[in-house]
Amino acid sequence: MSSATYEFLTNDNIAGYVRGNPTLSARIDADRLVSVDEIGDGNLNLVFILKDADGRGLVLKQALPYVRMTGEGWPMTPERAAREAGSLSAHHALVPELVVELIDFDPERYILALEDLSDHQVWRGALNSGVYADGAAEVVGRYVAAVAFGTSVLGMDRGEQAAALAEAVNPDLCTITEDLVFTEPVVDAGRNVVLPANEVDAADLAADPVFARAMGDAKWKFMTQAEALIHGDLHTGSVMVRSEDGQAADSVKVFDSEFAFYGPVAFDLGAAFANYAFAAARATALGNAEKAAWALNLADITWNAFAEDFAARAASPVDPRVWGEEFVALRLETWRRESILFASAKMARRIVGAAKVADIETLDEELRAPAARSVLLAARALAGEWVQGGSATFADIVAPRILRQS
Ligand code: SR1
Ligand code: MG
Repeated sequence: MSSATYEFLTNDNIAGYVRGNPTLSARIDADRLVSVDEIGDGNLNLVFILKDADGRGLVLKQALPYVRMTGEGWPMTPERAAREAGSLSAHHALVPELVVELIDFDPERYILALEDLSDHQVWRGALNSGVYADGAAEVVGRYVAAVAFGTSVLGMDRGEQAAALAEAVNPDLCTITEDLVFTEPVVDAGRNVVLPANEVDAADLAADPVFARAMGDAKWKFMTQAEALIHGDLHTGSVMVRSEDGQAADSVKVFDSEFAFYGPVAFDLGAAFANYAFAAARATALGNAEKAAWALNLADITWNAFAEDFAARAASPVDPRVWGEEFVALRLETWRRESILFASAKMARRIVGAAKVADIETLDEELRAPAARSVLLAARALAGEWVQGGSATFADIVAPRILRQS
């Protein structure tokens, strides 16, 4: 059971909360609210959206002291809200147009006040409903590049970077990732769930020594490579998109960075790639080969935008003495390979682990089992690529497994 001593937001007390905070009262009229909706659909938090009679909106997100997905039996520090507030501020300062605006943070009740993005959709939901949001994958690459440079020793004063790194330690949330993403696809801790038809696939994954070896490498890197203040959970559910025409994104905003900490840059890239693979697996299962190919191509788009943006920024590091062109080229090749490793982990965990993705879960069972199998086979092939040290791209490896399902 949790030992929470702070008051949770409810539909009944939320207007009073806004009234008591001048920063929030300046953004929305608590005496003329026309709607208060709890819209949290993630695994951890309460999320309310408020609208007033003038059409102004505000989002209040409160960290619960336990995992919402499972209930109070899985306690979880609400301090994660402070990590989210810190990372959103740092990232917004670097690329304000690409990151949701943090309006206020209440460290006593773990409440973030965020700009209202109700004219946007969560990218995963958009993809699942047929809105492609072209351009979002490029934004993801540019966002990761801005963070990789701007929060690392390449873009920050050495002393300030050390202070930022110390401030950002997030061990409880990192432990979730270490367990769910790297360990439990190999060694079930009692939380894994698959369809009966996928039990053999999950067993094959767990028994694959190459995959286990790769997960050891991935977990080590995640726990030791404090490169930049990464997002830490950059899936398509952490990106909001707005598309007037249903095809191209005219606004893209990254949000939900409570897993942020100083970690490996390629972890964010791998997370994005894995989620493109889920979109591709869904499209294949539904017989939409064109969309499946489009979704897999997003990995190249994100990668190319990332590499180009990072190289441009890294041409002028804070300390240029030893970090020149050759260093940047080698760093990019290392991250490219690591993104394949992390994508492997992220793909496997969403199929066998506790926290799943709607792309696969909302498929009918007879389509879901082959789709899930194809993702696991692709994850194992990516792990093999990592261990062998090959030069294939993410799409090269994933396409033959995900674009054909059986
Ligand atoms: C217990 S939290 C489960 C998952 O939800 C988040 O989206 C993270 O990916 C985490 O691993
Ligand atoms: Mg989240």
